[in-house]
Order: sequence, then structure tokens, then C-alpha cells
Amino acid sequence: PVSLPSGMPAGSAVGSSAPRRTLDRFVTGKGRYVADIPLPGALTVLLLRSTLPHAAILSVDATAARRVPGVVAVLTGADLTGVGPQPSLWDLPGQNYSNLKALATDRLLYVGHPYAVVAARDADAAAAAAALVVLETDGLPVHVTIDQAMAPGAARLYDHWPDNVVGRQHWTAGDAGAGFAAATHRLSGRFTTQRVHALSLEPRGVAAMPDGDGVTVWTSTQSIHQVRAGIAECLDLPEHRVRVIAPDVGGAFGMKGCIHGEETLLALLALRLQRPVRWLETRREAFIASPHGRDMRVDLDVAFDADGRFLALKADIVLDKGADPYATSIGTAWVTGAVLTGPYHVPAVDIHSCGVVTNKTPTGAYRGYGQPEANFPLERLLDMAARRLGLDPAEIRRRNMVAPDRMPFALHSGVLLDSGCYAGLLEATLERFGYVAALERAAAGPRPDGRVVGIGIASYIEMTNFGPSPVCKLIGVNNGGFDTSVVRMEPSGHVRLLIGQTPMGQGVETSLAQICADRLHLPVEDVSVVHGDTLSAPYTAYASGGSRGAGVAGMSVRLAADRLAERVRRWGAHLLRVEADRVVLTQAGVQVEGEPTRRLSMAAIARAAYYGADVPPGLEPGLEDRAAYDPPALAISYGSVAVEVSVDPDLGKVRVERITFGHDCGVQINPAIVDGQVRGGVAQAVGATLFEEIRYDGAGQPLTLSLHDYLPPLASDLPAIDLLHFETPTPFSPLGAKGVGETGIIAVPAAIANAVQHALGPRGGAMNSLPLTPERVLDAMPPVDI
Ligand code: MCN
Ligand code: SMO
Repeated sequence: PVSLPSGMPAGSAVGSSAPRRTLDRFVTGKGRYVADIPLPGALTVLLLRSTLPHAAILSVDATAARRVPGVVAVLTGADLTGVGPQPSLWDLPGQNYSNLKALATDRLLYVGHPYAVVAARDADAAAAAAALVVLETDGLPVHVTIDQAMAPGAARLYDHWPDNVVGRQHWTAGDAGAGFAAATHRLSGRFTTQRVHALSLEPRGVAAMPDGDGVTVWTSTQSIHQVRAGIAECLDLPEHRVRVIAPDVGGAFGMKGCIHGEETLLALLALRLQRPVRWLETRREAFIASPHGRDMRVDLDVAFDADGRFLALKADIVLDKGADPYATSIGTAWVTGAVLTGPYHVPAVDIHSCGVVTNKTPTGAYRGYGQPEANFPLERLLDMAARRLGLDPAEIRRRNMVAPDRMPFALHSGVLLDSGCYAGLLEATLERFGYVAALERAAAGPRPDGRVVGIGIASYIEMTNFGPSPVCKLIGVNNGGFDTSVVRMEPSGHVRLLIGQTPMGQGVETSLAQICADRLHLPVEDVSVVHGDTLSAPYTAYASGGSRGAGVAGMSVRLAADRLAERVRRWGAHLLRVEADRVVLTQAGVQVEGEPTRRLSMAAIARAAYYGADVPPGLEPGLEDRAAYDPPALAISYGSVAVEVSVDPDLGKVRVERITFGHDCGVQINPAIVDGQVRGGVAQAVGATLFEEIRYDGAGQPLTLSLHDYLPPLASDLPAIDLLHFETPTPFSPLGAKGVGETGIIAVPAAIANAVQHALGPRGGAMNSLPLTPERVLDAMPPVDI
């Protein structure tokens, strides 16, 4: 089942593990983040955030605060007249908008909701002023849970909405009613994936400086163009007067994918005060101020025939959106519903998705974007079904997987399964894991140390190469799905590749340089990559996100480089005085085909192209090309995971002993980066399966405000991860690359939960809520027979 890309010259950069360009700088502490931008005289900005989960603002009095020495400005919601609401990226039919501005004006909707901002000479003055801002409020009913918010007659968070529902989506396919009527087996369950925090090493941060008649903003973002468009819209400025720069970004994971209120506020302050300003989110602040991830509940109801084949599936998906639909609306719940059937053929579905507002920090994009939330319920339910039917968990999956000869295979949502060998990779993963022997060992009972062993598997699909503008429309995203790149060969023969993508740690600049170098027959060192500044970066309608850097931006790089290669060839032919079709690019130069001695280096051609007087007919001086690429379809990566866990029966503590991870992301541009992406994703997934959870008390107060309460995985919590790669190119692009940025995080929670369930045995309570904390596991332990 492994098909290798064709037409790739030996020794090419694509497919080789070129060293990550940023690695040296990052690991030696030489990264340059928003905090490091030299801005002499920059004012320190501090946001005042609500400590109440829901209250009407009666007044905000900043008179005393403004008099504190060193304080330059204190703005409250009332000072934002003329400033527009924060824009929404998602725009589904019938959705409700909060129209919230960057500061609260009439209501505080969650603990963390900003209602005033101080700009001062230093942090002490800012803190002194913050303490003197007087806020008068009147408490309002608090909804902590989606059930409270959805209860009939529940108080509304927004007076202009009919209820607390952000928006809905409904899909049907086939005849679900008939499927259930014909079912031999019917299983159902309620599954929840908890609220998590992206926990980027670098929290968010924004700096801004007046710049002529406009403003320059430095921000830790995945999406410089989106941020620029958003600031321009909110401040009613023409876009060209706003410049947005992403310096090094210390992790983003979706959380930095959309515009945030602080970006608008800092631009506003710089313009109003005509002074540079800087806000750096503290770690504590990040836990309430930066959008959380996940927080989804899925009620699943599935009909199987006597052989364990799917007949129909019904689902009711509810996303806890927190207090503000903000940029992403019900996007994650949309994706959960759109890919809920995973790699399987389900003939009939009836799926409802919705998002509900509660008085908590908004939820938004987090690596996986609705896909772990979809995978967990289905893969847990498949294990339950396997047990009911007396089938091996691998067998029930095998029977239902979409076969390669049925692809491209359209899901109920219109998403196309493009290519791959789902069952073949499952088999290969199990083989590598030693599945049969592992099951036998587990069946032999607890280990000598008393720990109980369990084996679990899960399979997944990953929606990647986000784009096709029609899919963006379908899914409710306003923007197109294309990406643009510019390739410029300089007079020295060195290439500067300008990309619209914003690297955030995933190494996309390295892989894109590899693609560019190959098309121009250059060593990869001869390509420098320019990114992260709206002044120079080509426009990308969307962003870095949706695992599209390799597949979508990569194709725009390839197309632009091909155009430049043709230009270089024609220049070379002219200078060599031969017909253009006799000249080929090779080894950092051009030569007459079959005559290696008649050649010119890139440098010689480039010098002539920029400085020479002898311009070939039909060409113009200089060597530069651009290309935009809008993919014809999504690309679906996929894979299977097998894990072995052991459970301490006294403490309920789960240890993941080992993981075998088989995946297919099509043609790998840079195998070492792909490896790192999968491993990093797995690490995050282990955290979100066993430890991590943003919690609130019954009154709506957050309980997780530091790394004492919020537990990311430590290196010692992670097992050896054995990776297995298939390479099935997507048929929808000549590059053949599918995305891998979110691969690692999708199926690991279900695989671990299945393994823990296996360890606890049929009498154990259901492992259907994440995370699998010791408390949950102990509660689920089978009763002790005395
Ligand atoms: N790659 C490759 N060959 C492929 C696919 C990918 O060599 N067939 C490489 C790419 O060139 C890139 C990396 O693997 O260097 C991920 O590529 P891709 O899957 O295209 O994803 P993006 O570049 O669009 O990155 C975004 C993705 C997302 S959506 C999140 S969320 C996420 C992730 O990447 N956030 C990350 N990985 C992250 N990794 C780090 N370190 N930090 C984040 O914030
Ligand atoms: S959550 Mo990733 O930025 O699509």
C-alpha cells in the first residue's frame, strides 16, 4: 500500500530532513519575541479583567487612576466610541453575533473579560492605577454549564439573541430511521472532551507604535493578514495604514489563529497617544484571557447490523462556547459534526451541532479543531460495540473502513476522503505494535507489581490542506482558502522566498524552502525565507492553521518557483545563444542539454538579468515570480494508534507504557519535521487525556490559574513513541502532500481511554469523559469482591 511519489529527482531536497532553520536560535535562547522588540519609551499596558462571571456594569470610574504619576491613559469601554466590534471569521447562516468590542461596555460576561486598559510609564505605575479604577456592578444570573444555559427560560447573555444558542448545523444522509429500525445492535453514549488551554510557551503579547499616519503592530499570531484586516476594520482605517509583524512565535496551537481584542486595543492606544505601547500576557492571565479549546459534549446513538457494520448514526453535538462566539463561532462543533464518521462508511446519519454561550472564557481554535472531539466519542463507542458483539476491536474497525477503491468518498458534510489505505495502515500498525501478543499478555492478569494492563486502539482521519474556497464557504468561513508566494532570485543568484504563512514553531519555512530549492535546482541553503510582515508577505486569505502550510502554501511555492525556473531558463538560453527548449536547469545553473560544458551559473544569469543591457526579447529585467494556489479539495490524512497502558489499582493513576502510531500524510516534504509534528501532537494528547483540564467552580470562578492546577505532561509521563509512515499522495495536487500538524493529537485520547477500559474490564465504569484523572479511574474501578 505504500506508494512513493514519482518524478522526484534523486538527491532532491523534498523528502530529506533538512535541518530546521530556527532550531539553533530557539534552543539557544536567541528567539526574538514580542517582548524582545526594542521600543524605546514604550508604555506598559495592563488590562483590567472582570473577577465576576456575569454582571451589569453600572459605572467604571477611572478619574483617580488617571491621576497616578506615570500614568498616560486609562481607557474604559466608554472610550471606545467609534471603535467597531471585534470581527468574526466564521459566518454560518443563522448564527448570532456578540458584537463585543475589545473592552466590555455594558456587561461583564466572564472572569477575565477586560473592561479597562491602563498605559503607564512602567508596570508599578500601571498596577497602582489599576487598583484605583472603581467598578460598580450589579450581579446577573450565571450559567456555568451548557445545561444551565440551554434550560427553558434561562437568562440570556445577549439581549438581542432569542436564547443562548450561537448557531446550529444539521446534516442528514441516507435514511437514519430505517437504519435504526433494521438494527441488530444499538449502542449509545454521552461523551465529553474537556476544556483545555493551549499553553504556548510564549503567552500572547502585542506591541504597537505610531508610524507616519498609521500604526505598526507586533503580535504573537498565526495570521498577520487577518489581524491587519481586523484592526483596520475596528479602527475604521484603510488597511494600508496598518502594518502587522509577527516576530518569532513561541507556539500558537490554534489559539493565536484569529484576531484578539488586545491587538485592536494596542493599535488604538499607539494611535491615540502617539507613543509606543506594549502588553505582555502573564501566565496567570493567559488561563482566563486566551481562548480555551474543546469543551464539547457528544450524544451518540449508533445502529449496527449483526456483523458489526454501521447502519446509521445519530448525534447531538453541543459546544460550550464560553461567553463570546467571537471569531470562530461554532466552528469546532461544525468540524466535529462534519467528520464524525471518521474513516468509516456509515450509510445514514442524522447529526446536529450547536454552540451555546456560558459565563466562561470563550473557547476557540485548538490543535485538532473539533477532530479529537469527534474521534473520542466514535472510537469509544466502537470499542463498546466490539465488546457487545464479541468482536476484536480491530475487527469491527476493519469491517467498516472505507476501502481505497471507493475513494474519493464523500461524507455527509461534503468533505471528500481523497486517498489512502485505512485498513492496510491499521494492520501494519497492529503488526508493528505486536497486538496479538500484547492482548495475550494483558489477559494473563495483573503484573507482579499489581498494575493492571490494558491495550487500546483507535483510528482517525485528519482534515488538512484547509482551503478550497468553496469548502471555506460551505463551512462558514468568510475568507477564501488560497495562499500566495513570491520567489525572487537576487543578483547573486540567491533566492528570497516570500511566504504568506506565519511560522509558529512548526517549521514550515524550512519545508517551503525545500520545495522552492528543488524546483530551481538549488541547494536548500540558497533559499532564504521571508515571512511575518504584512509589508512584504504575500497575501494569504486565511492563515497558518488547518494544517495547510505544506499542502497549500507548498503548492503556491512550487507554482511560483516553476514560473521563475522557466524565466531563468529563457534568460540562460538567450545568454548561451541557443533555443530556449535546448536549455535545462541543473545544479544551481543552466546548461545546454547534453553539453555540460556549455553552462551558466545562476549568479551569472541573475547578474545579467538585473544589471545587464542585453534583455531577451519577450522578457523583462529582473527575476521574480508569484503564484496563488487554491486547492481543488481538502486532503485527508489518516492513521491508527495502538497503546498499552498500566493502571495502579490503588491510586487510579494511568501510565501510558508505549504507543505505536501509524500515519499517512502523503508525500513528506521533511520527514524529521513530520516526525516532530506527530510526536509533539502525541505529547499534547497524552496531557489532554490524563491531566489537563480547565475547571470552574459552581459559581463560575476559574479554578485553574497556574501550572500548579493545570498539569501539562512532563517528559517522564511520555512513553516511547514508535512511528510508522505510509505515503499515499493526495491525488488532488501534484505535490502530493497532506497536512500533519494536527495528526498526533486526534486519536490518542480514544486509544488511551479504550486501553484503560480494557484494563478495568467489563465491570468497570465507562471511560467516556476526559481527562482520565485518578479520581475518575478509581470511581470506575470494578467493585472489589470480598
Ligand atoms: N510537513 C511536511 N510534509 C507533509 C506535511 C507537513 O514536511 N506532508 C511539515 C510542514 O512543512 C510543516 C509541518 O510539517 O513544517 C506542519 O505542516 P502542516 O501540516 O501543513 O501544518 P501547518 O504548517 O499549516 O501548521 C499548522 C498546524 C496547526 S493547524 C497547528 S494548530 C499546530 C501545528 O501545525 N500548531 C503548532 N503544529 C504546531 N507545532 C508547533 N511547534 N507549534 C504550534 O503552534
Ligand atoms: S487549530 Mo490549527 O491553528 O488549525
